[in-house]
Amino acid sequence: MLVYHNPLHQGHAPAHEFFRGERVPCFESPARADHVEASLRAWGCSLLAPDVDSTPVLRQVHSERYLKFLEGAWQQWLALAPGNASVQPFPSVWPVRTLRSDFESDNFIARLGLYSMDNGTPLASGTWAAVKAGADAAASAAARVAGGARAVFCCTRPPGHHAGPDFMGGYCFINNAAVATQALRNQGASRVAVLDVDYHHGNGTQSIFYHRGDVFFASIHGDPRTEYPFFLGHADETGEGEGSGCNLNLPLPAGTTAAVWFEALERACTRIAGFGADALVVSLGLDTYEGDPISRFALASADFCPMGARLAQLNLPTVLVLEGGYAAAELGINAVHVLDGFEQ
Ligand code: SP5
Ligand code: ZN
Repeated sequence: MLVYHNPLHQGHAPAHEFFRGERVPCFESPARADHVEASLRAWGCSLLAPDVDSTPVLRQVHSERYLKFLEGAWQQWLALAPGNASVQPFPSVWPVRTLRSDFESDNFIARLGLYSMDNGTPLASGTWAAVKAGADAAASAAARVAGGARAVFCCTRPPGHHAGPDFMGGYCFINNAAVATQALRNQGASRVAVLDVDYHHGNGTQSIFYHRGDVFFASIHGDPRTEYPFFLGHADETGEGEGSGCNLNLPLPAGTTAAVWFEALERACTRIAGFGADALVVSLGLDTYEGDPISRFALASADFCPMGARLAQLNLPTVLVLEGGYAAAELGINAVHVLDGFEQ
């Protein structure tokens, strides 16, 4: 399978995140992509460097002011105080409900809150370069699929599916799956389906396309009544306006095992087949794995082979984009299982 990777991912290497008030090492680490790249090479893949500039597509899926903030954020943080190079910025105030989100504060931490959904998405010195290269990899993968490739895998981190039109969150900054989807639309696909199999609901992707009838979004995920991101991903979210009926959420309880998970996959695939898409984007989170340290489904490593096979049966030109998955040592083999199952 053709694979694009992100040669700059290691520049996004924050040291810690917060969990219940404590600093803990980041679950979303450079080692994740290193393991996937090693397994892909062992499987026989050569990894392509991005060859498309995603800038025009980025402007179609994210707001201009958010992109401008993200690009300059680390420099602005450094300018705040000497020594900030070795400190991680975190937001501490958010414009919820009655508060105003229509103007930019002069205060950097306030702007960080304006453009964040949580305090779980640490910035680092190389974050912008890494996320821009990841978006370029997603756009490159889409261009290959638009040019006739059966399937292309975009191996990148940090992930993207929690990033909305104008905010970061859930370890995500730029929505790579949305970039691939919009790029496919720009290059001739009339309708695109997105299938998000990450353990967490892809709230950012859902929001970017919620009012659009040309993109069908389906997600299988831990029930947001108990799981992150809590505030989106419920079964009654079915799309609005022209997007009415083009959104499918299949929340499953923590503890869900393969048999039940694959029933949900069948429902999602049936709806996608009925939508009549010209292309498919898979948000390939592997945190459904039983060994994942922050998630609570129970898929075994071997289950990722039939997952890939079922995705291939949709018989659509397909971009697969890496999302979550935090059992870093097993991430590579689990990713290869999906791709190997896809190609059988
Ligand atoms: C792309 C993706 O998978 N993002 C996930 C974001 C999850 N953010 C919440 C993390 C909560 C960490 N909980 C630690 C539980 C340890 N037992
Ligand atoms: Zn996830």
